Amino acid sequence: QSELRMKMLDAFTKSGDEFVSGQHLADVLNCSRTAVWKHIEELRKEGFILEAVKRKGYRIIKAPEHIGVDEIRFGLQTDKLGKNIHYEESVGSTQKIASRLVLEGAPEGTIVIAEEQVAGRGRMDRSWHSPKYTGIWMSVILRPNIPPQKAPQLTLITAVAVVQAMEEAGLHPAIKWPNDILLNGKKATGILTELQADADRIQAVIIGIGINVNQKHEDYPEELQSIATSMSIEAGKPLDRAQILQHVLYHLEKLYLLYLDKGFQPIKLLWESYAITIGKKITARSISETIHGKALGITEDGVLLIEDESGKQHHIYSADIEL
Ligand code: BT5
Repeated sequence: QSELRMKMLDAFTKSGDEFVSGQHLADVLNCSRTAVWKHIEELRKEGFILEAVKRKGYRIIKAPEHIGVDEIRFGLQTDKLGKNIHYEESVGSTQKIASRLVLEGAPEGTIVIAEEQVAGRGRMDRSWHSPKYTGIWMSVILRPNIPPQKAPQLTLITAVAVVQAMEEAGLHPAIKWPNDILLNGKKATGILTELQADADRIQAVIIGIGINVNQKHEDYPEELQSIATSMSIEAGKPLDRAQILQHVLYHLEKLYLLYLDKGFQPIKLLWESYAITIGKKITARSISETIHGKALGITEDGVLLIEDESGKQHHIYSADIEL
């Protein structure tokens, strides 16, 4: 397998900017044209960007850009976030590694980043699809001195940071409470905030951020194809993951410092300016209940307020929202 891969990459290297015909590849690899196509698809899945032209063949436009420690560090405009990087090629979940690092005393701002998660997690034990070399799969360790009930605010702060980074890439994201960022009505980012806390004080917050960057439509499993999108699908071109990651960390640090200094109020205003749920009729489903009504806004703690038909107000701490 890996020998075939090497031969194929050598053939592409030799051809430079020229196309390599499917037949030539079949000869070099000593396999059928169908098998060639399969190998090409594998390269694509690993982050190679290939062009295929009828009767000409294939050429590699771009090799996968890995986001290793160097790529993240070079150009990073933060004081603290991302200065301590734990990088892995493939993991179960970056959240799991981060919680181990927290116990080992990792400093605030430590990030865990992986090229692939084979057991990426969403809320309530749902899974997060995290294929290799396509997205940003990251956990950020923060140690704010705040009571545990304020932790949901950090999800909202992170959402604003991701939105700002997406805007820098020329996109127009929207936030769906509490943890989704949508592009064109489809989910492009999910955030998972987990706590290690005593009764009245947070030890650490682990903010998991999953950003779909370079996936193509067909990279998603069928059940996600109608609900998920990526930044590159919406931008119409491949994007630089390391740069986006740096922008997210830059904005997150700024917002976090603002939050520690001035409280949640200034961020609440920013958050509301990007939220699509506010003022709309929505349905909020949680494990215990389903509530229909109008979303009034969020409270100072980041809790969603819904007013039902009878005029009664409900505080929603965690739920899935349907518009
Ligand atoms: C989330 O959960 O949206 C939180 C996702 C957090 C992922 C990050 S990646 C780094 C860190 N390490 C982890 O293991 N996790 C964090 P939730 O709101 O429960 O949404 C989960 C649902 O989103 C799934 O049930 C699917 O329907 C959908 N989904 C799964 N993968 C997706 C993807 N790549 N893009 C869009 N939607 C997806």
